Amino acid sequence: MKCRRCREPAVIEVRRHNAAFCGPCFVHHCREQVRRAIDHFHMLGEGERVLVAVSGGKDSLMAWEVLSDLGYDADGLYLGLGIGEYSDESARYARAFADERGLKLHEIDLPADYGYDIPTGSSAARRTPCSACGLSKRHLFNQAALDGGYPVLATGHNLDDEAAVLLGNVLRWEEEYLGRQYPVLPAGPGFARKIKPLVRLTERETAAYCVIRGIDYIVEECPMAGGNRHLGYKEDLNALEDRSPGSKAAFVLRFFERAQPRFAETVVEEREALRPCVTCGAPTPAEVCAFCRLRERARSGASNG
Ligand code: Q46
Ligand code: ZN
Repeated sequence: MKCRRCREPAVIEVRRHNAAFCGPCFVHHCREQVRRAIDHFHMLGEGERVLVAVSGGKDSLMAWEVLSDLGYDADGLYLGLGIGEYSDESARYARAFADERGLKLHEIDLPADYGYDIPTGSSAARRTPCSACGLSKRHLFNQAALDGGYPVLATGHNLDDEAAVLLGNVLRWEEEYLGRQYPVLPAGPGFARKIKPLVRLTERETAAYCVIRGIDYIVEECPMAGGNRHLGYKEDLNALEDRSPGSKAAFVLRFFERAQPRFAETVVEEREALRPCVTCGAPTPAEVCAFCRLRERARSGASNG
C-alpha cells in the first residue's frame, strides 16, 4: 500500500476516500479536512480568537492542535467534572499538552467552583450522569467563552459523534434536536458561536492523528458512560460503514446539506423566546435556568446526603 500523495509506504488506509497515507501526508490530510469544514461552514474568520473545550481525550486535543497550526488564536478550557480518578487523570493530560506547547489553558473545577460533582449532582437532580454533565458543560463552556471575550467556542465532536447523535434524533424524529444539529451555531444575545471543526474526521482518524503526532491523551472511557445509547449507535454505524464505506459521512454531511435547514427554524423561534435567568443571567425559557436549578438541587442534595 502506497501513500496517495507521495508514493512512500502508507501507514493508514482511509477507505471512504479510497486512499492510503504515510504519516506526514495523513497529518496533512487531517488538517485539510479541518480547513474544509471551517471554510464550508464559515466557522471562523481569519486569525479569530477561539476557546477550545478540552477533555484530555484525543478529539479535543487534536482540535486544539490543528486550530493552532492553522493560525487561529486558540486557548483551551478544561472543566473538572469531579469524576474521581478519571477526572484527575484527564486534567493531567490536558495540562501536559498545554505546557509542552506553551498554550494557555483555562480551568474550571465543578466541585471547587460550583459546589457539586457529576455523580452526586446527577443523583440529587434525578438526571442521568450524562444529562447532568452535558447541561453543565453547555452552560459553563458558553459562559467561559463570553466572560473571556472569545467570540467562538470549539468542541472536539467528530464524524462518529455526529452520526450517532443524528441516528438517535432520526430514530425518534426529534425535530428540535435535528434543528440544532449543525457544525456551527451562530452567536446571539448570551450565546457565543459554537463550532465543531472535526466534523469531517472519524474517531479512527483522530486516534491515528494523535499517535502520529505524539499527542498523549486519556484512553479510558469515562466510567459514567455505561448505558449511554450513543455508544451502541456507534457500533451499529461502524457495522454499516464496514459493509459500505462512506455511508457514515454521507449520512451526516448530506443531512447538513439537505435536511437540517428544514428543521432550523425552530431554533430561531426558541432563541427569540428566551430571557435572562434571574440567578445567573444566562438565556433561558424559564425564570431560573436549567443549570442554576441543577446546581441548587445538587448542592442541597450534597449537604443532605
Ligand atoms: S464525561 Fe460526562 Fe461524557 Fe462522562 S458523564 Fe457522560 S457526558 S460520559 S462525553
Ligand atoms: Zn442560571
